[in-house]
Amino acid sequence: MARCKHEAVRLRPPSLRVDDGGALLKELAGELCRVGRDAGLDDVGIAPAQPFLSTRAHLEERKAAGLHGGMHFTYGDPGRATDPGRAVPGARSLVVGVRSYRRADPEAPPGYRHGPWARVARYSWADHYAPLRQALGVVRDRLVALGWAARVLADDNALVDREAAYRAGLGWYGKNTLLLAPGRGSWFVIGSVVTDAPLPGARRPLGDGCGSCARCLPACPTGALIAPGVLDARRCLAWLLEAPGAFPPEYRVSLGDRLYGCDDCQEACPPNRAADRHRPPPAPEAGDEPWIDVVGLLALDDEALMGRVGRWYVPRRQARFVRRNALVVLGNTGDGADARVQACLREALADRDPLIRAHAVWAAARLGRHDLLRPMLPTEGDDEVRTELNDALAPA
Ligand code: B12
Ligand code: SF4
Ligand code: SF4
Repeated sequence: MARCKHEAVRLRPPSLRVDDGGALLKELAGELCRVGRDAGLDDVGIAPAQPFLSTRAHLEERKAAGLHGGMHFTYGDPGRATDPGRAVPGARSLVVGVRSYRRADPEAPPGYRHGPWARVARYSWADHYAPLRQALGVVRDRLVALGWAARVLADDNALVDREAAYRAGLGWYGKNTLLLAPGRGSWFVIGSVVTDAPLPGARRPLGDGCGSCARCLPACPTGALIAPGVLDARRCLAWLLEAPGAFPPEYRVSLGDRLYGCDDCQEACPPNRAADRHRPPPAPEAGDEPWIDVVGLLALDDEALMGRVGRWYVPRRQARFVRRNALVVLGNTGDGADARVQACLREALADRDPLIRAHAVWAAARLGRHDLLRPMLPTEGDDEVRTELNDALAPA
């Protein structure tokens, strides 16, 4: 009886002989890439699971220079995040997949005139990590069924995803630090299956595709791209919206209407525009949420608010940080004469949480509603709120 190829591949090292195993593993690698694509990945590549030593050095250097801005994520343990062998003992390969989240711009939000509206970055209009992980899970299951160890990691502190995709030949590092794929641009999320199967990769890492372009650097509203390929998280709006503490006053105006994430350094990128021309993006899907009614959001109680934005990264899962961000957006986009906005400001100015009062003071002053602030002066006991009040009420 003829043996099927998978039975042969099930022979694990050391019994797997390199001469016959090479062909079978090559076949398996091709099969896994097809399985991943069939499960919804846009592209799949394979990289060796050797430690990412250059990335480890970048993480450590940037952390030492303070550029991580207090982020943990992969910076929490650079040794772990750059060694696939820490995720799967004996790891030999990474099957890396990318999945596009590009959608066409929606029409103006429903009830447009009843704003203010806050903008959500494209990768968070819907949960794009769930279908990514699900597709990678199909690849993992195939490997596990053949007797290999395999684990899915996507947007996880245990692996630097872009470096995995770069090593698998799926894209190049743009000057905005994003990974760009030829013909696709950068609007995709990335994940890997770490496995002990010694799979051969078919592609080499790609060379630079940016050329002389540097449009993303001046497009960043806060100058966070301090050199090509280097981001200072202390200035990056995407991080400041996720960071604990007060929103830095010097970047509040630049935040504009962004409530979660920032897309400016991708919007400015010519390969993204070319990709749209070549392959027009699909329409937004039902449930996609590019806009959020700021006043409506602030009116929710904490539980309802966190239910509304449940998939976002919010420090310690505390609604107060979403309120903080929403108040800055309110200050940038609201109309101080609008009764809904006024009611919202009054409520936030009376909040028990000084973080909320401090940002409400800023928003009220920005909307010209100093009249709401003066009555607070005699009674406000919190030092930070008092500082905000004094700044807001200081003569121009
Ligand atoms: C921490 C983090 C952030 C931080 C810091 C981002 C950063 N640039 O480091 C913050 C919160 C700011 C952030 C923002 C965003 N993020 Co983020 N984030 C991560 C996370 C968790 C770790 C990234 C990391 O380890 N960075 C460490 C540093 C060392 O990496 P790096 O900046 O890429 O450094 C490389 C380059 O500097 C390059 N390099 C070195 N020298 C030079 C020189 C030149 C000339 C060039 C071009 C390059 C270059 O080598 C370095 C690597 O060795 C990953 C998920 C994961 N587990 O990997 C997602 C991830 C990177 N984020 C992602 C996304 C989608 C975003 C946002 C677009 C979301 C948004 N719309 O707001 C923004 C984009 C901002 C930006 N310009 O990067 C995607 C990126 C997909 C892609 N196509 O690249 C990832 C991979 C999540 C995922 N699994 O899909 N993110
Ligand atoms: S995400 Fe926004 S703030 Fe961060 S580097 Fe890109 S453009 Fe700048
Ligand atoms: S804007 Fe230009 S320099 Fe920046 S990532 Fe895109 S192609 Fe590269």
